Amino acid sequence: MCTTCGCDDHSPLRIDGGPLHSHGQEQTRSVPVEADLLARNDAHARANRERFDSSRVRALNLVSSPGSGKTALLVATLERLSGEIPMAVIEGDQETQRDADRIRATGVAAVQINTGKACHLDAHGVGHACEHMNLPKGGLLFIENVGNLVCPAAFDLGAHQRVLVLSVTEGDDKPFKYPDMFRTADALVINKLDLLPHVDFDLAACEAQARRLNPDMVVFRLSARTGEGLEDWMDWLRAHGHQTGSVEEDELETLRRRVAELEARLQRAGLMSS
Ligand SMILES: Nc1nc2c(ncn2[C@@H]2O[C@H](COP(=O)(O)OP(=O)(O)OP(=O)(O)O)[C@@H](O)[C@H]2O)c(=O)[nH]1
Ligand SMILES: [Zn+2]
Ligand SMILES: [Zn+2]
Ligand SMILES: [Zn+2]
Repeated sequence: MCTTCGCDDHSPLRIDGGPLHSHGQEQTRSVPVEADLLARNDAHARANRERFDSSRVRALNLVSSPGSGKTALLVATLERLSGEIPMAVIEGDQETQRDADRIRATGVAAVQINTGKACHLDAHGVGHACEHMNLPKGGLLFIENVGNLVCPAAFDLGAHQRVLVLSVTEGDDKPFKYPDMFRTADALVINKLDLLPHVDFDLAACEAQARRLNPDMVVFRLSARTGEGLEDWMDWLRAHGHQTGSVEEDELETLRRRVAELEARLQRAGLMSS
């Protein structure tokens, strides 16, 4: 039993093929264990969000059904933005390291969570994955969820935004069939636009359904394969993902304030001339 988060040593979760806890880091997280599964998940999610915020990391939870192109979209994005924004990826799949390997091939760091029997990531597993990586300070952390259009909707991972990927090969009727996923997403990426001539996917009808469920949702139409439409998506990432000011500037500002406080105390004590 993990003493800080209550997880079982026999947990089926695997991070980069190994156990959840890296040696000596068991005390880094402290989350009250609550009875209810979702309440407990929410507590872990809050802890994750605090961790992200303290590193000025913007975290994005990518959800979709299996094979919509989440990893392909990430690879295309990382290849184009990695010189510009610090980025890292947490990959979630039931089994295999394949997606993490595809990410690492771009030169960006990735940690793979294998969920075993579970059909979604939860905030607890994401918190442990963070212990196995350096967070991309001042940048973007992408969390690719297990492919599933149902269960991931219920589990807050502590991410700031949720991105739903839907490919044109899946049918334009998905929003009304899987409303929770569409209601809880901040952005919809309609992927595989290059295949549109070969399928009977009505883009306008799909978007109209999605907006009925979620009027605030921002929609991108793109092809991770050809790169068409990627610019708008990357502009959104730049605007919503990159924090203004750097971690170093924040730390310097804190130090300056501390020095000013100490000088004021010395002056009050008559130990320093003004
Ligand atoms: N034609 C075309 N194929 C694509 C595009 N994006 C992804 N694919 C293909 O779709 C298949 C699935 O892509 P992945 O990136 O593995 O999808 P995923 O959502 O990460 O899949 P899971 O992690 O298994 O849920 C692969 O064969 C990709 O090459 C695209 O824009 N156009
Ligand atoms: Zn744990
Ligand atoms: Zn994937
Ligand atoms: Zn499920």
